[in-house]
Amino acid sequence: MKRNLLIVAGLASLAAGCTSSAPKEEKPDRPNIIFIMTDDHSFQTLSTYDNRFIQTPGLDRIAKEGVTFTNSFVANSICGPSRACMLTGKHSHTNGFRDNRDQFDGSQQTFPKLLQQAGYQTAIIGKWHLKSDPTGFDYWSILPDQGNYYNPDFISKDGKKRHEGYVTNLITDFSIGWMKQRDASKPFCLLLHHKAVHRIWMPDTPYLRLFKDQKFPLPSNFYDDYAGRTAAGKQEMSIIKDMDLVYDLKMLDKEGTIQTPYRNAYKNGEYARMTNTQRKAWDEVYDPIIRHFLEAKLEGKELAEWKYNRYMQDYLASVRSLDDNVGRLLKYLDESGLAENTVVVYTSDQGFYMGEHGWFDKRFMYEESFRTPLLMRLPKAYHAHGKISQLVQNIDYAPTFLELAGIQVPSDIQGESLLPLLKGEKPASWRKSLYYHFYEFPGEHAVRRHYGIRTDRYKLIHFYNDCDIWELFDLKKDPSEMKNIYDDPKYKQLIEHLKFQLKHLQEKYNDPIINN
Ligand code: SGN
Ligand code: CA
Repeated sequence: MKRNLLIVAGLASLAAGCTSSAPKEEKPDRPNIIFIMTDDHSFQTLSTYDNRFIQTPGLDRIAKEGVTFTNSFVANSICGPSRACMLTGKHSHTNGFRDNRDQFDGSQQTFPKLLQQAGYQTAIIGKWHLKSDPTGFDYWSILPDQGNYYNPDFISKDGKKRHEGYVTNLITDFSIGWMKQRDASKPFCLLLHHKAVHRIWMPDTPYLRLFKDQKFPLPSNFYDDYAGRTAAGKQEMSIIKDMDLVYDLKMLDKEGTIQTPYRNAYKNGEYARMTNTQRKAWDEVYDPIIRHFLEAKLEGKELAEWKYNRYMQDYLASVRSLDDNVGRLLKYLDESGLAENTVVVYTSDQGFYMGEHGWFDKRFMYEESFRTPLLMRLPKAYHAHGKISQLVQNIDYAPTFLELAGIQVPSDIQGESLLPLLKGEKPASWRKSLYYHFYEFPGEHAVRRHYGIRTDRYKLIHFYNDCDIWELFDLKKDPSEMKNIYDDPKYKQLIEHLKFQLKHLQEKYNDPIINN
């Protein structure tokens, strides 16, 4: 795709060669960028995409005043790798961060570094999860590893400090605080990266009762038997089998009747971090739930569906805080006058299963975890509104941010700038297929390594390493991916064609082809 240089008059010339000591009169129009990312936030629980479970007016506002990408995907559905893809605009094998056990090579090119070199003030506040210290940021305040929901520690250049409060509120407070004290003569790029709504989905105290008695519709494939999908059958992310009653669902009874593998991880971890006041509020809600649960002595499907509802209740109450805080941030942008020239981007590091296939977690190239929400509100100079349906991927954010800032996109970036789409164009040469590659096996949740291709209609996946399994889905006829049609002779030609395209993508991105 031809890389368009900026649109907004005069900006390109300003950008080239700017340094952090750029003179004040150069500030005018380069847009600020606020890149909000959450962790594990499913599109099923963002009402712009799906309003069956929760209303999210704060997030919906970004969509209403901007654009909603309806076909937004990740390159590798897991946290650290997703973040590395976004920072570099490159697939995992190219940026070197393939799974959560890797360490990010911070000496490589990233979009925050390029923005910083062009005179932007850059900051990251919240989850980082790339092990090495952030580079390319004037300011950083990050959670160690996964971080905590209650009274989390933050690490900055000055060391580690614990802050009292709920993580989603704190990250927003710190972000607004940073914007207030920044050098207003320069444009800024702020990465506001939430911990929520990562496992173990802990709501803030005012929201503990919000969904307490609510029951949710069970996904039609909750009791999936994984017929024809061997790798799916071998995973360890099942609500029935793998979701821990105490750790995940907070059934920490004081008598110790409920003994589970991760009871102590919760008891000595998140639960122990609370202040007495927080714990009192928590126990007032959870103790009666625990009592009823013990009395009910649930088994089989009743137990499975109780677990599903309990999971949904906590997850959705955690989304509530996220949405409030996005609303609060947008209000600050209005009040401070920043709204007009600030791009606001909302995404998650990947999608998540809300009981589909019987699962929580992510990793698979199946739709719920391959997709990720993507909303953007643009500065006044851009007029795109509504839905954008082209296939986009998280490697596209870096080139988009660079182009928005008037910076030429380096030729080694593998993503495509979304700018033409944001300008309302429909480029005929836009990509027709997406490439995906997941590596974390052996590993937690036991999802086999796999790579694949997705077009508008079809998805071809190859699971490899300790297995050699191909899957093909017709997403039009089978949107829930229940029927692997790879062995159906009817599709022989289609498979050949998709394999050819897949090979082409592997060559284009220089990812060595794996035959097994
Ligand atoms: C933790 C979670 C996993 C989760 C990974 C990766 N276990 O290890 O359930 O898949 O993070 O998540 S936990 O017991 O620590 O909660 S990611 O979003 O960081 O990639
Ligand atoms: Ca994640």
